[in-house]
Formats: sequence, structure tokens, C-alpha cells
Amino acid sequence: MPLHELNALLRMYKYMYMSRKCEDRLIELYRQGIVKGTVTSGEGNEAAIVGAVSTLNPETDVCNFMQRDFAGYLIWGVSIYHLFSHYIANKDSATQGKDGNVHHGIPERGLLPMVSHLGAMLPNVVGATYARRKQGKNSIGLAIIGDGGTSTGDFHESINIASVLGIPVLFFIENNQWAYSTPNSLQFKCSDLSLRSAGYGIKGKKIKATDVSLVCREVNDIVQEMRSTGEPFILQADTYRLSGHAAYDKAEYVPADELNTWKREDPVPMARSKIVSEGIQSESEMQNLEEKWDRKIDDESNRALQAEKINPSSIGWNVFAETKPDITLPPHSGENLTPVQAVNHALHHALAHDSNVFLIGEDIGYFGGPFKATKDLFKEFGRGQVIDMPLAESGFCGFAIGASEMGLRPVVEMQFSDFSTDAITQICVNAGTFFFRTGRRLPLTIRMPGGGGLSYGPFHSEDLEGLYGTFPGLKLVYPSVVEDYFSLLLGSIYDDNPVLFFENKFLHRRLRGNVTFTGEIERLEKARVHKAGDNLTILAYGAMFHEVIAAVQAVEKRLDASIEIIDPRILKPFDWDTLAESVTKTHRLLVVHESWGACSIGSWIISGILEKVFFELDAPPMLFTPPDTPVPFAPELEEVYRPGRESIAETIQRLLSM
Ligand SMILES: Cc1ncc(C[n+]2csc(CCOP(=O)(O)OP(=O)(O)O)c2C)c(N)n1
Repeated sequence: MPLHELNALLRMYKYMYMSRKCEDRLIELYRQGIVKGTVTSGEGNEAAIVGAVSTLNPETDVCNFMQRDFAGYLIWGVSIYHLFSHYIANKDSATQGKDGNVHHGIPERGLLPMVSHLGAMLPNVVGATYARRKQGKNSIGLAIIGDGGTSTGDFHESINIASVLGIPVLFFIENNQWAYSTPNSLQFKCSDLSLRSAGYGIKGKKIKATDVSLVCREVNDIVQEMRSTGEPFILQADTYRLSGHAAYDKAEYVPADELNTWKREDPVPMARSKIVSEGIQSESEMQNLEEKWDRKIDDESNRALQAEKINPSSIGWNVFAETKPDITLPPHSGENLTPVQAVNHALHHALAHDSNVFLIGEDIGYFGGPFKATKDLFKEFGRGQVIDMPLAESGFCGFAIGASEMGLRPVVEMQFSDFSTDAITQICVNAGTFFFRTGRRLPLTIRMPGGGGLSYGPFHSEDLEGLYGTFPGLKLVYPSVVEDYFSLLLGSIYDDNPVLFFENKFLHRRLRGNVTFTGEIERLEKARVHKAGDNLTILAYGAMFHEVIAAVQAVEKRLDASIEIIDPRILKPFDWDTLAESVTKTHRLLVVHESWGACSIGSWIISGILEKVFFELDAPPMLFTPPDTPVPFAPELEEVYRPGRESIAETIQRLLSM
């Protein structure tokens, strides 16, 4: 039952008191060198967070706690022992010591695991709230952000998405007047951030957030209204950060008179005085209670201190969740399909047989996407499964992450993979680290139409698998033949990890092939030897795979060589065995790709092969890529820039002559 219904000032005080005492103890442990990283205390923010969270229902609602919200975890039912264990990084740390501080969560209980990047969790809350409501719960989301965090792009993108889609998320600004050492006057120009609500066509309000009962009443009214209207809301809760940004910060930049004024409204003693003055408890009863709470804090924190430390050899170092086959689909076949049609068939098949699958992206609904990969899907499945998103790559990738955390299987379309760079924090930092830090699965497919050869210029032609390959925790799938567009896309959707699915635009309508799906979903594991050979192994994918085939056909006879061609299909995790076996046979390796060579997939593969089978090589392995410049626009320039069959043939000849 929500706490406010119990009129529980005393109970709310308990959480405020405990939070402050726990954080004092943590700061002590930090100063003793026992807690590492830092401690960012919520001193001054307690009434805001306790008042707001007390109105939620942890059974149905969703929220993200930030660095000042220790009390929120207590309300949500996380024990003091576990909170200390995470700070101390003992064997019961929620992230197995992979993260510290308050960076954890329990997604299955609506508590989204925290990432540091300010603003990044807001769209996660929007997506998670959407998912819970889709699952039939009357959920609302509490999306918490500080005054500084309101300057981020995700703040805008997530409010806009929630407003346009009608998702009841309370954007709760804990305005404690400072962002690290930056005062509000240097952060934004307006006097009241909630006035921005008008710009989104939603409601907003500003309240003073030092009196916990008042916060609870105000938020409760708003939350009740949101549950019936389904609309988001912006609430600015004004308070003051009563200590430094973190344990190491003396906050000498804070004007003393300003601090002293706000100290008179310190929410913890304020709530206590009210309890005593209203006769809810007598002074001596309060002292007894506080002693009891102190003993609990001592007991649990000491237990956490005495618990075994993390053992590096017994924790999981995997970055990928093991995918369990929990679904089979009916068989499907299609004839003479282009790659785009194969994608369309795979999406249709998943949507038709699994209500957990849904698509989001720009212009994917009625219009079917610029390449028509989602053609007619909106007509058949409607807004429940095919959602046009505002133009906000970071926002909608964050939305997809939140929905995935709640058990759905989102498929995101990037209009052009080039624009995915706007969502790097969400894709790489948030999704990519998810399994490692939480031990939970995160099924999420992001379709990435990329590559050049179409005279689209520097911003619509990039092939970015190399960029994403540098981050751990992302699977990279790059199909080269029509059958794989279908089977690997289903394999991606039913993988329990974030997968980037690269669709080479040059091939979109240039290939034809048949699809025969038996119903068994392929795991993302195996490369394929396209053509056997003895004198050279060439690994290539996407459009380059077909350029390599043409080049090999042109030179093989003339050079009296037999060349093996490998289609890797999945770039990460990479099938080292298939390539190492091939190189052990042919003694030469050429890798060709369309993305840049520096810090690339090709250079990573070559260094791996050197480590594994160096003594099998008769010549230095070669990487053939475009030059290290942006993709040029004019066809004459792009022709020179991009590896083609002639330049690949010359490279083959050079390598074979070594
Ligand atoms: C995107 C991003 N930039 C910078 C930081 C470093 N940083 C951590 S907390 C903080 C200040 C945050 O201020 P505010 O949002 O007002 O929250 P408060 O600390 O006051 O609770 C900064 C700059 C970060 N975590 N994320």
C-alpha cells in the first residue's frame, strides 16, 4: 500500500533518518579507505525523494534512483546490508563488484539499474513504463533527474517521447541548486524548469521540497491524476544540497549565508520536530526509535564489512547472457526475395507470432521506412507493435532499453546507421554494459542500414561496425546473403543481448535469394565458408563480400590460385575457429571491409589470427579498406574511395606474390 495512505510521517522520517545516518557512516568508511570510488550524499534531498517515492507502488511502478536517492532504495525494500555490500564491493554486491556506489537496480521489480551518464536513464523509465502498461499494469514511471541533468539532450528527448506517445511518467527534478560546482544561474536561464512543460503540451508544477509531508501530498495528487489521464508531468522539487558534491568536495564555492539559510530548513530535523510537536511521538519515544534504528544500521553495516570480499576468479566475466531457446516459431519460406524483403519477412514473422516483439524508429509506420523494410507492417499490426518515434535516436534507443528490461523484445530501426552515433551512450554505455553489471539479459535488436556506393555522401554512407566493435557487450551481425537477412535477423531478435544488425544499403535491391526457415531459430555463432580454396583466405562481408567474389572469379585462373572465401556473418562474438582453420590451410589472409581500417574489425581479426596461427602464415596478413577519410559524395570520388573488384583483384595479386 502506498505509504501516504498510512499518513505515515513517522515512517517517512524513518527512511530519511536512516538514509542520512547510513550515508554518514559510508563517508566515514570512505575516509578510512574502506569504501572506494566516492560517496555522493543525499543530505538535503531526503524530503524530495522520500515524499515522492512513498507515493509509488513498487509492485507496478517503475523508477530510476540517482546519486542522492539512497533513501529511495530503502523504501523500495533494498536492505541496508545490500546497500553497504555494494559500496564495499563484498561477495553480496548486487553487481559482483563490477560497479560501486548506488549504481545498481532490480529491473524485475521496476527499479532500473543506474548508469552514471546523467539524463540517460530518463528514456529508460519511459520505455519501461510503456512496457509495463503494455503488459496490462496501470503503471506510472518516476524519472528522477537533478537540476544539472536537465541540460542533457535525453531530458528533452524523453519528455518529448512520453508526451507524444502519452506515457505517464513523472519527470521529477530534484533541484538542489547546484550541479557539482555549477549554480543554477549558469545551468539554465529560466526561473522554473517546470514551465518547460508547456513546450511539450503537458502539465508541470514547482514545489518546495523540504517538508516531506507536503512533497508526499503534492506528488500523490499528481500521480493519481497521471494514473487516470495517462499523461506525463514535470515537477520541480526545490531543495538544497547541504554538503559537497561528493565526500571529497568541501564545497568552498557555496556562499555561506545561502547555505545557512537553507540549513534552517534541513528536511530531516524539520520532519522530526513536526512529529514531536504534533504529538505523533514524544521526544523520549523518538530517542528510543532512533537508537533502535542506529543499532540496525550498525548491525547491517558491520555484517557487510565482515562479509567475504569479491573473488576475481569466482565471478562471471562474461559480457553476454546465455540465450535460452524459449520460443519456436512456425516455418516460413519466401522466394526470390531482396535483402530488404527478407528483413520485412523476418519482422513480419516475429510480430505475427510474438506480442513481445515490437518495432520502433523514424517513419517506419505508414511510410514503411525509407528503404521499405517495414512496408505494410503498420497496416497489419498497428501502433501496438509498430511505433513511429520522434526524431530522437538517443531517446528511442533508451526507450527500447527500458522496454527490454521489462521483458519485451524491441527492434529499433536506425534510419541510416550514421545517425546511431547520436545514441552511443544508450547503445554502448548503457546496453553494452548491462549484462556485465547486472547479470540480467537485455534482448534488443538495432537495425543499422549502412555503407556506401550510392553517392549519399559523408553522413549517409558510413559503415560503423568497427566503432561499435570497440565496446564490449554488443553482438554485431552483418549478413551478406539473402537467407541470412532472414535467419540472422530472427536470431538477433531472439538473442538475449543487444545486437546491432548491419544491413548494407548497396545490396538492398541488388541481390535475390530464397528463404527457407524450418522454425528453429539460429544462434549467433557460426561463420560460413562460402568457397573452399588452398592458397589464400579472404574474409569479407556486406557489399565487399560480393566484390571479393567477383574479384576472385576474375583472377583465380589467371594467377593459378585457389582462394577460400569466408563470410563471417557474425562479427562479435567472432568465430575464430573457422578462420584459424582456413588460414592454417591456406597460409595467407586478406580481410576486406568497407568501414575504415583504423581500430577496425579487420585489424582486430588480423591481430587475433597473428596470435593464434602466426607460424602458419607464409605472408603478412593484409587488411584492405577505404582510406582514412570521410565517405565522399561524387560518384567519381566514391569510386576511388571504396574498395571494388579491380582494386581487390590487385591486392590479391600482391598478396599472392609475397
Ligand atoms: C552526462 C554526464 N556528464 C557529467 C557527469 C559528471 N557529473 C556527475 S554528477 C554531476 C553534477 C550533477 O548535478 P545535478 O544533475 O544537479 O545532480 P545533483 O548532483 O545535484 O544531485 C556531474 C557533472 C555525469 N555523470 N554525466
